[in-house]
Amino acid sequence: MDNQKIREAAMRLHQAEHLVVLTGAGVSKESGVPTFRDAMDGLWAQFDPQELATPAAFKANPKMVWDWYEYRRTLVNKVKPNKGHLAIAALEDMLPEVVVITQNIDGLHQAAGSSDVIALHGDIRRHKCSDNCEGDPTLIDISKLEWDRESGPPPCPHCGKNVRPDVVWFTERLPLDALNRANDLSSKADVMLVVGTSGLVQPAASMPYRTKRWNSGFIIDVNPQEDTITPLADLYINAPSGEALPLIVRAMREAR
Ligand code: BV8
Repeated sequence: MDNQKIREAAMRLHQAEHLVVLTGAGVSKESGVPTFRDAMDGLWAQFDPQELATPAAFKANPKMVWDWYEYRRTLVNKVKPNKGHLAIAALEDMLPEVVVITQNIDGLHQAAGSSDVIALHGDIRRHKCSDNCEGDPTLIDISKLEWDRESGPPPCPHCGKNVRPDVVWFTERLPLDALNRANDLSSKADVMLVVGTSGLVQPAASMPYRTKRWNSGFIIDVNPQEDTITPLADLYINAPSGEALPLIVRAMREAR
């Protein structure tokens, strides 16, 4: 681990007045959640997630898409936040303003104690009527439903249409209030900590550009591999977040 870079990241974060932490699937990898582009093990290795996470796939084969999400939800319900999530949560007690903007749908930042999380792509643990028959979103608690699980998704108890995960699929709009707040905060951030994202999915991947263009904010990128944000970053730490982030927080504490 490059200690000089850890110390510089700690110094930059220490001075942050408006910190935005933008995270992707990589921050949950060390909790045991496969990233989007990892080969999904077992049954799903032969599918392209970008093909499965779409309204068209759900319409064409609701059971296949539903089963994929149930497989992922069962896995997410078993895992815990890792040291990277916990380090991000710890920043809140050290800095005046910390907002986490995540692309992840696993709820691990909230479980780690982060209190202001914008989940741009929804939450795999929540479900809704695919028709939003009682308003957007028509949330459904599937734990209260009885149905033949072999048949795929349960019918909405209000209108009978398929229930679906409350996540944002490709070609679907992001929730407007979440997106607007995320864009606004990214434009005002003086420091953005980008963790564990390939930076391939829009409009989330445009957030660092907002920080740079609107506020000349300082961008720190934490990823064991270079990603599309790395060239824009002022400081690139090529390490797993579960290793780098606790070291940065420790260096911040020592500097106080
Ligand atoms: C929309 C929920 C428009 C579901 C997901 C320009 C503008 C607007 C849209 C587009 C555009 N260009 C293209 C589009 C369309 C599309 C898009 O971006 N396509 C891409 C692929 C080209 N975007 C959309 O469709 C979005 N909708 O914009 O609507 C619109 C406008 C008007 C009217 C109608 C529509 C919706 C996008 C949301 C899709 N839903 N998730 C689910 O999860 O099942 S996206 C999903 O994939 C994830 O949520 C995440 O966002 C993305 C995966 O990216 P990452 O999180 O970065 O994960 P990845 O695996 O790629 O990378 C992991 C990284 O971690 C790697 O770099 C790795 O090195 C690193 N890593 C590994 N280990 C570690 C680590 N890092 C740290 N520590 C470690 N230990």
